Parts: sequence; structure tokens; C-alpha cells
Amino acid sequence: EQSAIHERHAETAAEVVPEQLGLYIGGEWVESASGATLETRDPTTGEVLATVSAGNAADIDRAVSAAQAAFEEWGSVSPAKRQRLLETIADRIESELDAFARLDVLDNGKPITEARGDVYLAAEHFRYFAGIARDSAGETVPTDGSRRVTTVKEPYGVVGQIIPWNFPLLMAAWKLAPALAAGNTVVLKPAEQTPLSALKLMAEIDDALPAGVVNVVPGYGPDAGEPLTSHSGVRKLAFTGSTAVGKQVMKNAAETVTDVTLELGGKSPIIVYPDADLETAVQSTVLAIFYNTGECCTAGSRLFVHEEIESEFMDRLVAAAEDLTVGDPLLDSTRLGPKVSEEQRDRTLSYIEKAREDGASILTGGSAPDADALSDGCFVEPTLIGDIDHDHEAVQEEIFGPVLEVFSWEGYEEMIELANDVEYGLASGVITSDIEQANRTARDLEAGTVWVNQYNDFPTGMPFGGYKQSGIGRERGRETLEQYTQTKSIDISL
Ligand code: TXE
Repeated sequence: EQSAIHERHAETAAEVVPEQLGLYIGGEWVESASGATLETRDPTTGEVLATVSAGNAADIDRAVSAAQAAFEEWGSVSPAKRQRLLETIADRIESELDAFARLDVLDNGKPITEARGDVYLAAEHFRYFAGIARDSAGETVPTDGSRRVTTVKEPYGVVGQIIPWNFPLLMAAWKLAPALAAGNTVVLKPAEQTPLSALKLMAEIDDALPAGVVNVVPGYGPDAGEPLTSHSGVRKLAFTGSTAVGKQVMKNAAETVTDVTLELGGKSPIIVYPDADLETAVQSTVLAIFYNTGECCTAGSRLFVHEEIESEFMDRLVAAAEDLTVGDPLLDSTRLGPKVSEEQRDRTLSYIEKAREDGASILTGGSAPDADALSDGCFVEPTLIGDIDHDHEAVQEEIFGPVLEVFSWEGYEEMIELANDVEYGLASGVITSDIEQANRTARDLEAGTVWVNQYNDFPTGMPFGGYKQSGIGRERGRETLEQYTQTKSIDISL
């Protein structure tokens, strides 16, 4: 019950919260210039987990200078050396797998079984970019015999990276690995809700990392994020977060003509065909909307189920949602933890409330669980909503919680039109046993990823990113390495 949860979290915090809670700049742990700090809370218990230095523009300035200084050497080390650093980082993450996982559980509230998956994927990600670090090459351009034209791929220099709170360690890995593999140096700003695993990562790799190659400045968005996006010493920006802030990042980047990679929101559809294997359909849908408590930019949050099977499918989906264990995320048996913060819980609940007021049916869930043991946490029940207009704000906007809106469909053309009728285009799911149908649907969906008969699957190296307002650029893949380099053409007169 409640006191057991508090005790378990306090004991775990004593073991895994890192000692170093400052800014990591130029290989040193320092306080913020202003002396400001921020408190990060455990959303399961509401307790303060740690007090972390909070950076502002002066700290960003220091960090950018440190990264510039480090680039002079790091920008021209051999690819083999970069490969070795990335492999070392992967090793260190793996050797601390359990501690990283428990730390992200405390800081974010995600279930431990999923947190272990994040840490494994973070290490894998560094290994993948270690593998291709040696493989970034220019080309020789065919010309007449009077000249020799070649291209070389050069790093940008200092890269500014801003990450969100839903996958604290994994998002840091997604950002750092390709930037370092390409020879850049980095200033990373973790989310104010979840700065701890990025700080632990720096502590773990400190002795292996040349000073200034990665600098971490925790802080609030407007204080530390904004100055990073407008700093003239930053040559490339990568941001993951809300579409609203992404647009601001892009505006700031325009002032300094800086390249941006943006990974923004989503409102992804799942389409279930009448020939679908119902068990696969239910499992994929559960994974789509309830994985990481719905705090996934890829969350499959609009379900289109064919009317022929709607009744049976929905019975099974409601049963599966009600079967999910909501509870202490440190327990292996838990499938749904709390939302990351009170603010996020209230935001999710207010979308549900608005839908209810406007006449939608709440098929299951719809509020905070009433168990006493969970009353200190930011929990929201797994929620399914029916009878709602597709243009309702709960359908059009990203809720980022365990909330799915359900629609039934009959005609293909109308269904695809609705599936694409949002400003986002990040991911999608298609559940069918007909391969031709799967391909046709994949062709017609405006989305950066189409999962067929599964959801939220992230094989290493598969490019990931958004269509429409879900973003610019692709992470995780071979092309990501390219996005962290610029091409220099060398034209020699013979
Ligand atoms: O996001 P923000 P918030 C969506 C999701 C969520 C909503 C709001 O729908 O409910 O956004 O979440 C930094 N300049 N996603 O408010 O503010 C901030 O400090 C530079 C989807 O937490 O976008 C943090 O490090 N940086 C998403 C990061 O941006 C700024 C993941 C993300 O925070 C800044 C997170 C500024 N002016 C939220 N303001 C996804 N795509 O996965 C804030 N930040």
C-alpha cells in the first residue's frame, strides 16, 4: 500500500540518484552562474527526488565555449577513435543497466520493465552509430579530365540538443550518438522534469570522454533551452518536444541560419481491418496507446476499427485495458505508472473531461484511479473514448496520456481521409492479414512510420521522424549521420 510504495521509492532513490547534480561543462561539475536550482520530483510519490543546478544563458554560453574548444581536437580525430568512444559509452550504459532503469522509473514514472528496455535500446543505439562512424564518406564526382572533384563530409562543430522527459536516457542517446559519431561536440539540455539520467550518464563516462565533447546543462526551457537555440556559436540544432516549442526553435534557428532536426508531436492512427487477427489487433493497440503510459510521441491514439468486427474487437480491447495493472512502476507486475507530473496528469484529465462534456462515451477508465495507495501519484486510468467527433480537440490534439479515441469505419477512402485528417504525421499502425491491403494503406498514410501487425517497435537503425507538423529530419538511421555533417566540395584544376 501507500507507505510501502514510499519506502520502496526512498530506498531506491538512496541507491540510484547520482551524486553529481551540477552542470557538466568542459569535463567539470559546476554550479549554475546564477546559483539557481530546480527540484525534480518522483511522480509516483510526489516527493522531491533531487535538487539540480538550473542553467541560464550565461551557463549556455560557457558550455558552448567549452564545446567549441573541444571541437578543435574532436572534430578531426579518426573515425576509429569516435567508434571506440561510442562503444565505451554503450558498455558503461549496459553495465549500469539496472541502475539507469530504476533512475528513470523514479524520475519519470515509467514501468520498470519498459525502463529496462529503454536502457538496452540506448546502449544499442550507441553501438549502431559506433558501427557506422567509420562509414561516413564523401564521393568522387565524374567530370571531364581537366579537374578532380571530390566531396568530404565534415562535422558542423557545436551541436545544441534539447530533449523531453518521456524517455530520459533514450532520448539523450538518440541525440548524442549520431552527433558524436559525425565528429561534432554537444551541448545537451535535458528536460527539467527528468534531468537525472543524463547527469548519471556523464558521471559514468567522465573518464572516457575528452573534456568539453559533451556538456550537459539542465534547466527550464525559456532559461536554458531558448538561449541554446539562439546562440550564434551553435551550428546545428536538434529538438524533441512539443510542436509549439519546435516552431519557436525553428524561428530562432532562422536568425542564425542554423540547420534543425525536429521531432515533434503526433496523433497517430491505428487501422484495424475485418480480416485482422483479433489477438494481434488487441495487443498492438494496447502497446500503441498504453506503452510508457501513453507518453510516446508515436502513441497510436486514434483507432479506426472496421464495423464488421467492431463489437467483438471492442469487447476484447476494453477487457484488455481493464486488465492492465496500474500501480507502483518499480514493480515488475506494473503495466501503467503515473504520468510524469501533476501538470501532465491534469492536462490529460482535462481532455477527457472536455470529451465527456461534449457528449462522448467513456468506454472504460476516464479518471484518476481511486485506490488509496496511488493517491499521492499522478496516475490516470487507461481510457477508451467513443462517440466523439473527429474534429474534437481531444482527437485533433496530442493528449500524451493513456487515452484512445475509437472510430468505426466502412469505406476505405473515407477512413484514409479521416486517418490523415490531423496536422501531425508521425506514426501509424495497420492490422490486417492481407499484405496487399497493408501496402496500399502504407502508401496512403501520411506518416513517417507505418507499423504492420505490431506497434512501437524500434529495430536499431530504422529511421524515425515525422511528416507534416510532426517534424523535420530523421533520427536513428544511416541518414541521421548525414544530418550531423555538412558537405565540402573540393575542385582541383589538373
Ligand atoms: O513540452 P516542451 P512539455 C508534447 C506533449 C506534451 C506537450 C507539453 O503533447 O503534453 O508537448 O509538454 C524544452 N526553447 N510533447 O511542456 O515544453 C523543455 O525544457 C527551447 C511531445 O514538457 O516542448 C524540454 O527540455 N527549449 C514530445 C523540451 O523543450 C524549450 C515530448 C520539451 O518540452 C523551450 C514532450 C523554449 N522556449 C512533450 N520551452 C515528443 N515529441 O515526444 C521548453 N523547452
